[in-house]
Amino acid sequence: MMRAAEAAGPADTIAAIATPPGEGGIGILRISGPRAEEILSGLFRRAGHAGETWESHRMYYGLVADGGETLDEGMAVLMRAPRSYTREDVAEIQLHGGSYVLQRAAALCLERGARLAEPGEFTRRAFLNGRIDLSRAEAVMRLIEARGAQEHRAAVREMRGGVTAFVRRAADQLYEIQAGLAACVDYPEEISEEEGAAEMIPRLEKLIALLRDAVQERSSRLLRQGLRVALAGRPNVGKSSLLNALLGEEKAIVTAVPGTTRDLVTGEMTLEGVRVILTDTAGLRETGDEVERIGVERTRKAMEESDAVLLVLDGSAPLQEEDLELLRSLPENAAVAVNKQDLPQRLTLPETDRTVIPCCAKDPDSLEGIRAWLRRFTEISDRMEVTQPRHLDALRRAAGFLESALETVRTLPPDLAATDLQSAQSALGEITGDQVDERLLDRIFSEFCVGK
Ligand SMILES: Nc1nc2c(ncn2[C@@H]2O[C@H](COP(=O)(O)OP(=O)(O)OP(=O)(O)O)[C@@H](O)[C@H]2O)c(=O)[nH]1
Ligand SMILES: [Mg+2]
Repeated sequence: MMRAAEAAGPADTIAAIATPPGEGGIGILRISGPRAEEILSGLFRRAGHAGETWESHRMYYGLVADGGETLDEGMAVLMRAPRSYTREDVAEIQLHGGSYVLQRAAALCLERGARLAEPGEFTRRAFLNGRIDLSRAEAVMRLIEARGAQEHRAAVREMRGGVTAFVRRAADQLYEIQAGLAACVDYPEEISEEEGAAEMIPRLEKLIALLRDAVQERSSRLLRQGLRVALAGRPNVGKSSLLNALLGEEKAIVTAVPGTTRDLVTGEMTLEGVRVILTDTAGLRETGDEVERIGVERTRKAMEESDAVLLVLDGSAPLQEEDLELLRSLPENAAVAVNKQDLPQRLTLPETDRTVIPCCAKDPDSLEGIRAWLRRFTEISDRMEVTQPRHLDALRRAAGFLESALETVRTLPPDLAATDLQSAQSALGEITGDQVDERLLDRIFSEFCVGK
């Protein structure tokens, strides 16, 4: 274990293309480290400012040249330490965004003594140099990866220090508990064990509740993976038609032949900023056809793994034994869509406590009922501050240690809880990076893209 500031040693100079590969309007080359200025000066010739010292944070126009050959024209900026992303000298050169030019320019940096940056190495340096803590560094990556408004909001909240603030508050409360314990161990004649325990118990309970509250799994999973919804029902009731209508594209094959869909078909849409992943399934029925049988098995599995299940019935046909069976076995999180409302209705639905939604796959306006039902699942409480698996894991471990400490304090001399309290503190420290080891850093930053 080490503290962030201790880990920062003398650094070499790293360089990478910071923009994604392929053609683009501009491409950015980024250099960070003690030799950034020297390397920049060597390959970028400023128009009208040759020989002058670089003014920090100023954009210059000029040419990138390899010896006598001009590679491209562009803009360059030098950001002197510590006012930069990494807190080192950072140079950024904007060129035309073609991979050949960028790669040649990157190669020039390497010739001049830079090393190719590892994935996430710029952000890692920002962390090691104490500019951002670990949860904020991770949030940068979440922001880059965000695919919907909710994910984006969560990432921004983390980047602005939401998780850090939360964890620091929890850590402070824990320090107070630890200090209380130390006082009762050091001054037994002033604070008895009973008094010490009586003071610790409510504080521990409060802190455990705070942590448990922050690790509600559903919300965090929703943000990371989206809402998974399975469309289930007998063959030919219009599941695939509904999928297509909801997505607004012809994703699944629709025919009048029962048993058309034989495997899972998945499509994505966004609702209230949350990704919704719809899975169309093979119609559920007893079947001798091997392919269809496997499809039906997959359907059952998809239903089990979904956050919500929409059972589709055909309103134009009388209820059948299979419908009834499905209705009876519906999970808690299911609703019933009565489809084909445009046809004469012949369905009599038995009493059910599930939401019943009349709809017609051929009329997009009739799908609002389904969307309204889905929205109930996409609501995410604003209290929730922690979404990343690594953070959730650390918080759960911290809560676990605290629960064990609470158990000890209730039944045994309170000083026996000290180790658990310390372990809880360490688990909290892993989130902000106050206490991390090199391997954890390697794992976290290897998920980053190069140049970030
Ligand atoms: N009139 C009417 N026909 C519909 C409606 N929805 C679907 N259909 C028709 O019903 C038939 C079956 O539709 P699909 O969407 O393939 O049904 P499915 O439930 O996916 O069927 P399988 O894949 O066989 O399980 C097709 O001929 C559709 O055009 C609707 O709302 N109104
Ligand atoms: Mg189908």
